[in-house]
Amino acid sequence: MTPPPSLTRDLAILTELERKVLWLASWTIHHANHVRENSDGVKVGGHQASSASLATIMTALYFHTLRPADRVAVKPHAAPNFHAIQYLLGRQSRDKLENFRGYKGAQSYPSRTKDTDDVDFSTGSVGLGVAQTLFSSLAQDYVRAHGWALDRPEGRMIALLGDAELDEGNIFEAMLEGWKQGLRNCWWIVDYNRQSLDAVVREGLWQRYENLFRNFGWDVVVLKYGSLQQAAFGEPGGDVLRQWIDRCPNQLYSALVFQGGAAWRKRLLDEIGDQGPVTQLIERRSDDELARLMNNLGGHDLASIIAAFNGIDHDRPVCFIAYTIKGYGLPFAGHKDNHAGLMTPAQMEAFRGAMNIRPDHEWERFEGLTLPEADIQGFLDRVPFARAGERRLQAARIPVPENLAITIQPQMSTQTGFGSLLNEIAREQTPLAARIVTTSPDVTVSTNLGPWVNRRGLFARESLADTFKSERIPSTFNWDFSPKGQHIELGIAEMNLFGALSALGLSHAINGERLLPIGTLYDPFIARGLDALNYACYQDARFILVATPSGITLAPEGGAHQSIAEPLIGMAQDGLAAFEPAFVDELAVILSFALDYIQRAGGDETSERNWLRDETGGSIYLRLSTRPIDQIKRAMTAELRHAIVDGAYWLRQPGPNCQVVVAYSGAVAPEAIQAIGLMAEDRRDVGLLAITSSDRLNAGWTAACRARERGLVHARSHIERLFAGLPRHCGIVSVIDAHPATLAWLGAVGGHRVRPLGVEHFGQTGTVADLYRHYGIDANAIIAAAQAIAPGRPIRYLGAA
Ligand SMILES: Cc1ncc(C[n+]2csc(CCOP(=O)(O)OP(=O)(O)O)c2C)c(N)n1
Ligand SMILES: [Mg+2]
Repeated sequence: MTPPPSLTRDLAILTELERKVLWLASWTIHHANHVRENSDGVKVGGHQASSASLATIMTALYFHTLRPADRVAVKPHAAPNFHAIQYLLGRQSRDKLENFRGYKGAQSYPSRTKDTDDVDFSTGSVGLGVAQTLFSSLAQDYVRAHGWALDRPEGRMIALLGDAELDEGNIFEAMLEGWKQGLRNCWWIVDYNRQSLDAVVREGLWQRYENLFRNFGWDVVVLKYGSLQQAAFGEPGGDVLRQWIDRCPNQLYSALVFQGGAAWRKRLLDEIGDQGPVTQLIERRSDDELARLMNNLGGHDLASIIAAFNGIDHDRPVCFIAYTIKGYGLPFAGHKDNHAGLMTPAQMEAFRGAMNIRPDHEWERFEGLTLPEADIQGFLDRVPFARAGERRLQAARIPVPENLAITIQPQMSTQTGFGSLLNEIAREQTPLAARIVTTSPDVTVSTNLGPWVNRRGLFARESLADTFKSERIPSTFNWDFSPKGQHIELGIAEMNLFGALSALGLSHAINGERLLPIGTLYDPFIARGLDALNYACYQDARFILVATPSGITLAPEGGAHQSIAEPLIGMAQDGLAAFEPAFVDELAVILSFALDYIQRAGGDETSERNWLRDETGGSIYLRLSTRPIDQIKRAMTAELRHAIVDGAYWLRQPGPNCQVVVAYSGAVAPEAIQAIGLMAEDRRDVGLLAITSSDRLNAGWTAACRARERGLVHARSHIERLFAGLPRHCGIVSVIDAHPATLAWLGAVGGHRVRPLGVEHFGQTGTVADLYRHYGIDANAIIAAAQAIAPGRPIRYLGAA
């Protein structure tokens, strides 16, 4: 295969650039560990071997194959290559490189939010970035199927992944979903260096992967031999060499790569030397040439890689299995301990010499290159990937009405309320209704998305009618799929839910078209996809997560479905504002806020009104319940609306001599109200605090404390204002259907005694009343707790409930 002349010219430049990427990435890591002042006195680390393994592929990809619309998830430990490439393209500063892994420097792993050099997808937790490309491709198809972004070219969503990353199950969950959804435009390039962090990987895995990918409709391209090897196979004796390579175990190949030319010669001659053609093939080469030949695997051969990329003439998903050498070109190439290995200063000096880099010229873009600077700069100026400038897109905000329509029944659960709110939105032909996309892992109906789906339909690239409907069999749900549908039905994999939300929730930046994604699941199963949720938040994807049912309130569903820790997750998860309303009018206010909040992008500001970072926006988590409770008939005032959004309001205002406050959140509202009513006869002054968001209440308080410590003496948070009039002796009983720690911090705000009630143990089924009594979150338990911490005579109703 002879490349065309233009490619031959480009190949010469690409070869130079590959060396440059390898050098800059290795030097960046070395500099951070051995040159830069490091006050901690410990090595900051970096992964020279892991990065080097992808230097060739990334050179081919970024400088030749990629187009601006393409999006890439780069294997975490190849971040130094990425930063080096962007530096060569003039999109990364030397400062950031010199400060690699340092404060505000280039990030250890590519980060959409913390890096400034145009990272498409963050990576770090292995497997998640890979799946992200798949869901981004589905999101792109969704956007285009709805008639948006058609003036832009379609992008390929590309993951560069380590071979050991394929041990992560979420990749296969995603692959299965991708098959169901008709995945296109997705490439996964496996860095098949046959090494993981600890070890050398099992033999023959690639055949298994190949079968697996093919079974799911992927094209599989194996890049095993480089062009030097392919040429050698054509020489007399070449077939014997090829068979030897094919038989060679991974461990041995790695060990020989590490040992170099003389070791190759000895081993090859011992095993296949026959004084015949293959011996001559070996003996014709010097040790260096022999090592170069044996190291010339497909993933280190620019011409083969480019030919493979250019050879794809369809939009089906493709898996490239590229044989590579971990630590390619570096002294510890192939050594099984090389994962976190750093070159010693002496090794770096030798490498510097080999790369023609003069001391003090390490960062210079053209240092050590043999081709004229003008040719290289000219080439860089023409790199298609870099020509379109800003690749992070913008999309206008979709207006959200302050008052969402809903008819509130006298008794209602928040889950029913959620279904009704979406149903009302679905009725109207508004931009808001058009941009909402819902998704759920097989709990669409049981989380009450049914009415929305009935109106808006299911999404599929190809239409598929509901057979029950066409057969005229009565059914509550209309299950028609079409390209215009607005619900993406997922299989039961919560990881995939968060992957999908993350991709849909970045559509404004990736497709330039805003989507308002809402995902539903049962609250306990947040834990199943937690790392993917964290990942989505880390990427600053924007979505609304609706978790229902929750807590022990799902009573007869039993222990396996109870959620205890999730509100704590809601408080602790950065980028996610959590709410747990009790009443449907609160939910309506929160949903309206949420739909707007997920669209905000106002930088790192803090609003002094509530000390929350509301201008910045983020994602939202709504913890809802299936328990119908009596609704309060009231007018929604601006003040109440603010308070609900900020996290709490007095349902019964305490007086100046308040002895006890009951602070509740969520579905236990009736118990709190009942307890207050019963206590009021023996405690003249009691308060009832309705908490709609322990997360935001807590965040505002923490931010206000910090502001005061910085000298802003008048900074007050919402909870501090609410508690301002409470006498010091007043006790607080907090209650939530979740871990009691969720609200236990309330006592620290004003120095009040708190008895936090909640759920710490799993496992009972029963009625709501049975379980609330069992776990001690019923009215009786609230009164007993009040009695224990608040002064005053015994409360008569104690024990009566
Ligand atoms: C979820 C998760 N678990 C563990 C790690 C730690 N870790 C980082 S890289 C790695 C394995 C690297 O092997 P491979 O994917 O083959 O990459 P290579 O460096 O060989 O290219 C591990 C276990 C991680 N980053 N994420
Ligand atoms: Mg590996």
